[in-house]
Amino acid sequence: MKKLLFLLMVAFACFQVNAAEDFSSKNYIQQWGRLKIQNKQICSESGQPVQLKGWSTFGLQWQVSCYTKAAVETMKLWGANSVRVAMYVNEGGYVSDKPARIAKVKDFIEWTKDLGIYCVVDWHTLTPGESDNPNKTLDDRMGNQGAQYFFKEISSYVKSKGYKHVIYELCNEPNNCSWNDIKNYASQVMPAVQNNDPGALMIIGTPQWCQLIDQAVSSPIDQYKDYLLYSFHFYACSHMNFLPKLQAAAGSIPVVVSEWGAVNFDGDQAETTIDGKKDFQICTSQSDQLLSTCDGNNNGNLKISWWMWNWGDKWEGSSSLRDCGNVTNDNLLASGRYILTKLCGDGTCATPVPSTDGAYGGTPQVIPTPTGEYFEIAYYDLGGEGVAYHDGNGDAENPGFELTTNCNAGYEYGGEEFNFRNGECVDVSGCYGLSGTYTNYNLCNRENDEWMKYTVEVKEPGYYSFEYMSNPSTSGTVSFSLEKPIKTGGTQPLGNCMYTSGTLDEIPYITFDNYDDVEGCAATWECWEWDKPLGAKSPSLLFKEAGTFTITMLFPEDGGDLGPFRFTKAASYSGEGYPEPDAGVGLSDAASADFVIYPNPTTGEINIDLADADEAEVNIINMMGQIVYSSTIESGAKINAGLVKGTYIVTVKTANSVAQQKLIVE
Ligand code: IDC
Repeated sequence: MKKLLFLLMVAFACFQVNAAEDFSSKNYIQQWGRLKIQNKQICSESGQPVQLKGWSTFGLQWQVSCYTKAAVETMKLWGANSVRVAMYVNEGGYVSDKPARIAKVKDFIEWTKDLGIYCVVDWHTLTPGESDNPNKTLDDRMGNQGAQYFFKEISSYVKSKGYKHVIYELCNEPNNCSWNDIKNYASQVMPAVQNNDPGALMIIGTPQWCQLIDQAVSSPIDQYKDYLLYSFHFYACSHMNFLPKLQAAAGSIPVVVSEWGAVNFDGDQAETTIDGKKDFQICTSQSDQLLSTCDGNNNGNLKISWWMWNWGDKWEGSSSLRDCGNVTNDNLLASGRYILTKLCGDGTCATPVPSTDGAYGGTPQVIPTPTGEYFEIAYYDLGGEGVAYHDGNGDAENPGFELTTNCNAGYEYGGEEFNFRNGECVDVSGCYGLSGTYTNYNLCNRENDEWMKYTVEVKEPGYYSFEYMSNPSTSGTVSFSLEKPIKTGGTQPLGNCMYTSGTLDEIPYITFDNYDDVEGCAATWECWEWDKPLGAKSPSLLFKEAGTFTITMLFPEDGGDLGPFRFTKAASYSGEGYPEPDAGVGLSDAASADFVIYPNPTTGEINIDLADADEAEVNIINMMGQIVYSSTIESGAKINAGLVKGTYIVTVKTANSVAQQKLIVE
């Protein structure tokens, strides 16, 4: 017995040695408090040296699905005690949508606070981009909404919340400008931080993309010197000859490596195949030397904080992840695997939290669709395959749309790189918006039983109708179903789909019409058009309450391109039960003014008389949304479509109208 106990104890001890370090319960902010600079290095409030480390995000504007609270939690579980939030100023970043970028930075501040890790807010100036010299981003050059404005906004937010975990990186990589220019910039921006968040640490970039940190050593900045860190950047395959500058600077001025990558300076490296999977080469021994420098092998024998480029899934050597929608210990690229060995040890890293599902970009799309806006079909929820969508993954007969081996969403469109929700297997492509940029998306190449889920914010209860953009150059039919909208957090559906019949939930599919074949009309918005669903009750959705709902669109069969949607409130809803919508807007069982069917119910044959037109296209659609009969008729016609028993929708399309009626075959 004693022997057994002993063996058990040995086994237990071994198990403990090999067990993944549990970072989940750590709260670094509580442990270290307000960070400060002491003896040229970052220290805790009580004066203990602290080495911050973790990932830098990629551009917040590009990889929206990578930046969720679950992602930050995973970084922490994998050993990061901080995250750097790279808010690009140009290239579609801050300048293109200031409120959205500021909101995202604040999200990060909240997520990191909740998780107990530090947050570096990076004003990501850069060339390419228009900000080689950061002075170009000062308020007087940017309509009073430049760097000072941004840092005031963030620091006053931090102050209002009483937070102490935010570090301000005043500019990313100055270049094409002198150290004096950078000093001028710093002197104007530092007060914007310190006036609200006194004592907060700040990071200033150094010349030539943060390679020439020696220039800061020769002439450091005096103002706020107790709170100012100097940054050095390092790309392992390109910058070995600059590393001595970092080693020399450490101990002389307070330094951080606010960005480094295991690849070339362009963020990339040659592709290679590792364990049968496409991957990238990285420069391991050079990266090792950087990290050893940061661990104390430097002039001051100091710990240097670092953030690695990057937490993202663009198909590029510096990306750590293969798929932000599916972050697991096995689904990493070489950069990610490398950094895990440094942060949490080889093979012992905790299993990450599954991505939480939720609205794309953290903000649900709004119903009703605001005037002039679109409900983007490509903004399906976060969470990846099986959670937010199901995609059959490619179509061998349609290689243009085939997903690449790393499962990039989107394909080369118009010869330009289409870089959107990479890593997610949904066949989304970009469409030139009317403005001539990729502002909208469409869904193509659907296969049977694919679906996508959307978290939506319903502003007002009521009956809603919807329209969709279709590409007239694609002919064919698209069918899909809107599942019952379920209110988030609720168990009972608080909304209903009225579908094609008057009976609740009776017919699950709505058929779309993409017939109008316009020859030679490419996928540009100029020739796309708003269409209404065929055979659907209109309005077709009822939301009994305002609030957050999820809607799932199911695609039961292949179909042509579908663009964005538009939800419009058709009638108000008050009270209980399931009343018919306002007279006139719904599909009635009786004949409408546009055409007459008789007999109805029928045992087979029907007659159709057109009211005001000489010619019309007739379609008969079954409960599955499939078109079972289609023809062109003149004024009146006898039709024997050989229909089996059941309920159908007959649609009659004339030059100016589309009308529909229910047909029962007995
Ligand atoms: C790069 C990205 C690349 C993107 C480019 C946009 O890796 O996909 O197209 O930005 O300008 C930096 C920058 C950082 C760069 C990175 C790699 O701070 O924004 O990201 N890099 O080039 N400095 C040195 C390298």
